[in-house]
Amino acid sequence: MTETLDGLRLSPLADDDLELLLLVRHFELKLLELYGRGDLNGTTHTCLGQEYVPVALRPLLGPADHVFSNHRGHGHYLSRFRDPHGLLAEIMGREGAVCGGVGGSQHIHRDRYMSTGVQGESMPVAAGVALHLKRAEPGTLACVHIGDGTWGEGAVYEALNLAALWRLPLLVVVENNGIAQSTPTTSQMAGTVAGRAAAFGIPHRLVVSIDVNEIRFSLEREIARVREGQPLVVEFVTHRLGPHSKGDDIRPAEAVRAARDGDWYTRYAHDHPEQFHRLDGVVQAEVEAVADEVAARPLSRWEGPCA
Ligand SMILES: Cc1ncc(C[n+]2csc(CCOP(=O)(O)OP(=O)(O)O)c2C)c(N)n1
Ligand SMILES: [Mg+2]
Repeated sequence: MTETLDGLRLSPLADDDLELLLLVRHFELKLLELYGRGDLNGTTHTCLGQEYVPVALRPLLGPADHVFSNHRGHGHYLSRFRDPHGLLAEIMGREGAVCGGVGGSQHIHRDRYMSTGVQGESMPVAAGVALHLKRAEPGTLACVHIGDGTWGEGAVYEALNLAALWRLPLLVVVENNGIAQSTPTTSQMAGTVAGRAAAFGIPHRLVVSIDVNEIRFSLEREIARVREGQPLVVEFVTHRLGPHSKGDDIRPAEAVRAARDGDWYTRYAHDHPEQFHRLDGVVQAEVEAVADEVAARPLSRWEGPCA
């Protein structure tokens, strides 16, 4: 378990990592703006506040690993592919969209990456893929991102059962932001994620840190064991800064303020002002340019299955 860094300075990041964090942050902020103007196709859920989770995991996963994402998946996609053009085109239904514009924000398939808006659906699929990987490509793993609310889905337990029984290389990343849409976790979950993992004999690691370097260091060895057939549940205690989707935040103001207080963005700006200010405006301008360029493209056309 990693400890909270409250009161401690965040460790310095490589420019590349900070740029990725900032890319996801500004991409998500831009989406909310575009949505407000009626420029997006369909709905969207931003990962504001949770960006550091996929950025921390990025070097611990390789191109041969499968990643299964959920409805809050832009950070997962951008961390894997660094492709804001393709993702925004997908969400705006423009040429160059990753899935021809038919998947939108939540349903993306590219190489070994797949997201779904159906809660829990990805767990049995990821377990099946992990079984295939164990047989055909030993050393690789399937990583699946789910939220705390998704532990209300029965499919999660069917997948955990098989993962434990068959010793599948399955990494379950839980982004526990304490809420599911408008329902606090405390109102819908009996017991804990740790207790549920323990029921299947699956190791559980709690990550309360928001320090990317520290998280990587703390998980490196255990993720290596997943590759040998030891399933693992990693639970991040995190915060959703924005609404569930758009304009649907009914949390009390103090809950939102508490989430903002722990935001990596503000803390990193405070701890490393020179590097932060050198990169923040540049990345924000890049995202603006992406949005202008993509918005000017013709509408996308569906021409068969995506990659
Ligand atoms: C099977 C299913 N039921 C309900 C929904 C509607 N829905 C979308 S997200 C969500 C809450 C998800 O909460 P959580 O798993 O904690 O993820 P978070 O949104 O907090 O990231 C709900 C109920 C859905 N997408 N799929
Ligand atoms: Mg949640």
